Amino acid sequence: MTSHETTGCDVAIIGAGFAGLYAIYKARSLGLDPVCIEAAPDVGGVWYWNRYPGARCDVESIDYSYSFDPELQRDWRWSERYATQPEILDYARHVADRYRLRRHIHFGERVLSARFDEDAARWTVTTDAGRTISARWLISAVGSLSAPVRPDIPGIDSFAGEVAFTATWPEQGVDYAGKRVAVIGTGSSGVQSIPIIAREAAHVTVFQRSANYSVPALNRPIPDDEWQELVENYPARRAKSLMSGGGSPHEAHPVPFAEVPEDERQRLFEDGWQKGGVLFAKVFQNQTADPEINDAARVFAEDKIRAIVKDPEVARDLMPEDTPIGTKRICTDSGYFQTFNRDNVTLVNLRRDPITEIVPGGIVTEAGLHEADILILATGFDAITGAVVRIDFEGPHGNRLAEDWADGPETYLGLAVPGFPNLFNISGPGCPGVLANMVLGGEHQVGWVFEMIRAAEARGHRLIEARASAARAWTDHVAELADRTLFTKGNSWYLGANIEGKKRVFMPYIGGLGNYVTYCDQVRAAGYKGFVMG
Ligand code: N01
Repeated sequence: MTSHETTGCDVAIIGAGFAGLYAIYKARSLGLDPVCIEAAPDVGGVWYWNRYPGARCDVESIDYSYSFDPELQRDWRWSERYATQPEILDYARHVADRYRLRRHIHFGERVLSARFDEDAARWTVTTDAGRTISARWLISAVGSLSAPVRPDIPGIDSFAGEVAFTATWPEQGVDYAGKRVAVIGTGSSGVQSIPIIAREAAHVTVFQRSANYSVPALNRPIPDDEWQELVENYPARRAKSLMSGGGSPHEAHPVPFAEVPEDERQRLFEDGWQKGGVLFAKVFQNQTADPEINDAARVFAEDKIRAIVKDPEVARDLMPEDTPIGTKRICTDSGYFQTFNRDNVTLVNLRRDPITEIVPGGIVTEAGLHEADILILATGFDAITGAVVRIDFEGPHGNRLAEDWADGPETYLGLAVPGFPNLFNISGPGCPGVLANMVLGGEHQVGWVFEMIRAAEARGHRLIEARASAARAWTDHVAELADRTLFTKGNSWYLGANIEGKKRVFMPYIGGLGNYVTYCDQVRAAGYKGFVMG
């Protein structure tokens, strides 16, 4: 499309993932007119793009879903404990259709820039299709893991076979059956896809720069009687989740680690392991803050790897060397470590044997050529800020968000940035976001922002801006909380450590969703303290 039409609306929303869809719904229910721009041809955000084999959510399906409509909660029946990508995408489509949200969305267009005009108190949003949208309020719901990183490896463009990113997996799939497949990257995407690919490929060579902790998902179908019980308990489950640390109803053991005898500790770690996935990071309180507890969890996890992987050297290579357990997101797998017992799977430890180049026939490491027909890149994202700053947000004085955030993102409540009035960023830096259930957390933020907009409009205001002092204090608080944990010790994407040149700053608010919700409640009760309205 090469349209130069300008659309006027009350609220422009960037992104039709879970947060963006709810923002459309919420805006409309308050009588505001929303226009949403979505780069993909359909709704779903990350769940549209990340359609690689084995893609599943690592939060239980019962929790990773909207809470705003009890009827939707009752009507949608999740089939498995951890939903697959196709089922989550179906759910997003169902929501879009059920509430007739699509008519507010322009699909297949990417927002390039947004400029604030102080006199008009409006944003002008421009897309790559030449469309401009004039809006009073602007919601950025671009996602935390939506700017994929293509590794800068010499010769990568010379590879003769198909190259597929897990993060933009082709809709028609990749035909790897009977082929030699090279996979670079062993984060959640690699860990989920490698076991599936290995079942059909002739050979899979896994290029691992950093090993990752992974806990089996123990996924299973949800039987009808269990489902019935879950649905009946939904209201209580949601209420508990909203006030929890991670946005789901699970809690760490109530007794401090130091007071639990050794054999009981092992039993509790085993219980945590059997719960599956990321929950293993929270068996004990302070597990990701206290080195002694963290170390006990690490030893337990390493014993599991040793017990599964037959070749002791491969088992050792699969154990992370420099990451306190849980300070990078623990992967949730289905048979990952077992895959390395297969004859058709080889692990290359890039710390011992780095890649020197990619050639048409495969990947060359210092030890030699690893032939491949297909190259799969599971190499991650410029997380949390990457998708925000690639849009050229320009404030009223020519100030630019990408420049303001060059030394790390400064926000008030993660939602607002001084110098950028009427712009609200959902699930970005400075909020629980990626550390909690993204659907519930996003819903809370969107709801809170729209209440604030309504309050401002009721008072006849057309401007809302975060005070610089409030943003400084909040950002300091976010950093201070992170410094009390081991999260700042590893090299995770939470810190931007995977992106060369990115300022190392722990970006999410680690105080927990419940504390965040309470804080937001207090700000609202104090008349939106820290914001200026005008
Ligand atoms: O990305 P990652 P991901 N040469 O950044 C490696 C969520 N998610 O897409 O660690 C060689 O974790 C890189 O190595 P290193 C979830 O929150 C959730 O897997 O930088 N290797 C790393 O091994 C997750 O945490 C689900 O040393 C290179 C890998 O690529 C987040 O998304 C599923 C390299 C990237 O791992 C991101 O996961 C999927 C290079 N040049 C994702 N560049 C679920 O819900 C990068 N790497 C289960």
